[in-house]
Amino acid sequence: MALADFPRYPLTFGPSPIHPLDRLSAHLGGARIWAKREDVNSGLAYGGNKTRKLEYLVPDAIASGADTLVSIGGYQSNHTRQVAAVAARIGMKALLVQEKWVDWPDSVGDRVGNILLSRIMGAEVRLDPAGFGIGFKSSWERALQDVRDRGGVPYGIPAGASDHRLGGLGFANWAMEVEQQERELGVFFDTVVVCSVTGSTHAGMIAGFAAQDRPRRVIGIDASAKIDETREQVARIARRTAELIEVGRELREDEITVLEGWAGELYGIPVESTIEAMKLTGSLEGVIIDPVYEGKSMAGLIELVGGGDIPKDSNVLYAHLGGQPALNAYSALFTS
Ligand code: 5PA
Repeated sequence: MALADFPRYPLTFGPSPIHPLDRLSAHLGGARIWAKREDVNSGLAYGGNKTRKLEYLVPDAIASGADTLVSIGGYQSNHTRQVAAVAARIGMKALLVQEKWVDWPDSVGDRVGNILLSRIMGAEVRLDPAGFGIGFKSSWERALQDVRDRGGVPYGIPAGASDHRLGGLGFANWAMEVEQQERELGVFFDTVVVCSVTGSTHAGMIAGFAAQDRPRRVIGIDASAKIDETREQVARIARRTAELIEVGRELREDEITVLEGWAGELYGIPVESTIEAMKLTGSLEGVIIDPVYEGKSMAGLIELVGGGDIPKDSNVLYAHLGGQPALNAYSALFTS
């Protein structure tokens, strides 16, 4: 089935905006950097990359007869906040398992930012002490069962809406959207930089771009600090998505690039390069990025451009995937 034939429930404003980051480009001395802004893609609770993915899961959830979306993430998960918003929008309930994915000493980390927004939107939030992991968790299975035991019909959405049959479609569609916007802007983005953790954002892009004629580099920057798991998950979801949208050929190994080096030691803990990237993007462009995901991918972009790995005549598209609400749990990073 072609991508255009999959049912899609509109949750975004339409194509997300693309604009150049000229002061950042000048500061780095080369490669023109542009941003495509998933952080402003929707009116639903600040949007973000999951809102796009969920456009393809919602028709399946509705068709299944579900009344409750069940998902999982860390205390400051952006994903679960977007699930809460989408549940509200479509008139379902949301049960969210929020695990202690990050050992970050913030006294209100389980109350502000994303989790606060989810509570406002009426989601049932279940705190769980378990640590970080992108696989299927027993706490999530338990939550699904609890909904059934109460007489409800759950629809399970795995971490990041990634390891789900339809999880890659949102960003395969993003790749098609980029091609259309390139025509309008008269530019070709030879390099795309994207943060990768649960994998279907990057994987969907790979599958979508693989269906196009002109090759380009799609560089995933790992922010999970578990590079082998990220690579495996991205490759698996990219291949599954390519098959689903009938790309018509096997993906090559060189189409699947996940780089390590900017995640630090642990998921969710920023390192020096993360904070530098946040300050640079904020002070030169007035663009806000978070310390868990986008700060890490931007740190990667800065080093790849600065070090010449991405050539000076490149047009680089930085996928800004959202995530700013989590900043409220990281106030200790910026006290002066
Ligand atoms: C997230 C994920 P993928 O998980 O699709 O690889 O996307 C990584 C990513 N940027 C990048 C932002 C702002 C993100 O929120 N967030 C997760 C969450 O629970 O919020 C799935 C981990």
